[in-house]
Amino acid sequence: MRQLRVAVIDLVTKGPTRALFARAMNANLASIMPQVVATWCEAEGHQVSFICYTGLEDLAEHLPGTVDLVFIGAFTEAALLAYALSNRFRSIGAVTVLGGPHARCYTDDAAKYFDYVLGFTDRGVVRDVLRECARHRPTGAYVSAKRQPVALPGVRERWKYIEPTLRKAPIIKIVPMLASLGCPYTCSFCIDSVVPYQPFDLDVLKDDLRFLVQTLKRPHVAWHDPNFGVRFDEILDAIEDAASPGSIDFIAESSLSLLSEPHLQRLQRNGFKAVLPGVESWYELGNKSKTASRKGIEKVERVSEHVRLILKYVPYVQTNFVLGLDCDQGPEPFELTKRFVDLTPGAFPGYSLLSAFGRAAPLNLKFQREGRVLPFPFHFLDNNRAMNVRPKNYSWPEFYDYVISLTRHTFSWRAIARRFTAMRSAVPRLMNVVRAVSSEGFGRIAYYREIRRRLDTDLPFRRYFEQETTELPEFFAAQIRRDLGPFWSFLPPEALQHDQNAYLLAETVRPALPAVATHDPDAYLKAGTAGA
Ligand code: B12
Ligand code: SF4
Repeated sequence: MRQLRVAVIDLVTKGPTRALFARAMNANLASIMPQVVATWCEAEGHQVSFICYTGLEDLAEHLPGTVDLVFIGAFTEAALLAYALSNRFRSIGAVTVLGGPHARCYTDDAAKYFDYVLGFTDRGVVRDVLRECARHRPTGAYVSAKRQPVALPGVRERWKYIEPTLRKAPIIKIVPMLASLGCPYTCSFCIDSVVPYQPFDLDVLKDDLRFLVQTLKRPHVAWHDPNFGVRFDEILDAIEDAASPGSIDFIAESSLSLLSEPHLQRLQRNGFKAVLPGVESWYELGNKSKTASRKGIEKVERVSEHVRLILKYVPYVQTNFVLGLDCDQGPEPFELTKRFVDLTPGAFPGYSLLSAFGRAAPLNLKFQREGRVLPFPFHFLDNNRAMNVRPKNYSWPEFYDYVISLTRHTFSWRAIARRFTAMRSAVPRLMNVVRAVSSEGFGRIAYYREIRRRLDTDLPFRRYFEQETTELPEFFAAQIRRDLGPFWSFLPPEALQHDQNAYLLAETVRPALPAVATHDPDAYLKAGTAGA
């Protein structure tokens, strides 16, 4: 195989930013897979340049001049930037590949702009793409392993790419790791509800932790597992075996049902400094939060009690909620969340507006069938800039009124002060204040108010929300132009629109996309290409 000049680009964000939180944290949100893909490409003998775009650097300046093959990793919010980059690279003769959440959720759409769109990605898939490295136009080839990879290069092997990324993080530097993929739970809104749980080799994990202790003064590790600690004792045994208690600080996303008091005691001993459990709803998903059939205020009190218990052992807790679920009706769900905020001042509440990311979750088929999915450009699909599912039980103005009221309550000076004093450690305290006064708190209040104002005063804007027109309001188009900056000119104009019901169409009118594992380039071409 000839040696290729390969570029791997991790799009942490979709455009330039100066937000305080972004400056402090974006480099810590880097993904693992772009580092993995870069490691594999190099191991296959290719020359690799790696770019992690955090919104703080001049992206145009960092792009390589001549390149044969470009891998881009993107969330849906960065899809338009990814499409523009792909177009730019194709115009100078490169072949382009998209991987990551957007590729998995909007495969058909991405295939219009990339030569390859990857689903589950293992080393064989990457090797095949490197071997073939061909143009697939107008429709890209979809390549996916049959299942999630059974092994990934660990931190030691990825260090070459982790280290320069961490240099961009000014204060706290967080190393991303994975102990498992998939999840045994089946929350219908989640991409992993249909992906079997699978732990990784604990020896690699132990080696990585030892490597980190030797390499960094006091390492911080964020577990990117969808649900950390499913096999709790096994993973904690491994951590204890590799690193002395407290030598590493850990962050993990874990469901409340896994955070029992004995587990919390062990997490505390082992330096777990932040956990992010999902509460999601006061009416549904009781199995996740171990609240069984408790609903409403009963669930609020039970979860609050549990979170206060967690805070005795873990200094930073973010509780995640989804706003606008079909089970929500009237003011009650929002008032219950306010009540939770008051009862649990030490927790930072993370709010997501209900979003249907293409084929991410089984529940999205229902929304599409009911004609409730709006075609907001991908740029706004980040759980808060736009809600692309029309709420079942609220009008848009009513819904935004409730969201604004809840957000204002959560980020009032009183709540900020209570959160500050309820916490014991300096860094979590500071982090909460930064999050509140930056884009996430004050920034969102201002943004939601603007949406709310326009719902009353800007008729084309309102008609778009009411699904009476698909003509994109200038309010949104202007933001895309601003964020893409010099790359706007490379964005194919039709990329501003997508078929928001493509998943339903694929499931009903024509056979589902071939999720074929194939490490034989000819085979996947025969098996079909996305969108064909
Ligand atoms: C860990 C996690 C995070 C972490 C780490 C994020 C990161 N940079 O990786 C944190 C907490 C920071 C985070 C933040 C956000 N997240 Co998040 N997150 C997850 C979670 C739980 C696991 C993802 C993961 O790393 N899995 C492990 C990897 C190895 O597996 P995988 O994702 O399935 O990837 C496979 C393939 O897609 C492919 N692949 C993946 N990346 C790449 C890259 C390349 C170049 C290639 C070739 C292949 C490839 O290979 C993998 C192996 O098969 C998922 C939900 C879930 N259960 O999966 C949501 C999820 C990915 N997040 C989501 C969202 C929306 C967000 C936020 C926008 C939320 C917000 N408003 O803040 C931000 C965006 C932050 C950012 N830009 O980095 C959505 C994405 C939907 C979408 N289509 O965009 C998901 C799917 C949850 C959901 N709502 O359904 N997230
Ligand atoms: S527990 Fe979390 S990762 Fe597992 S299916 Fe539910 S939302 Fe997804």
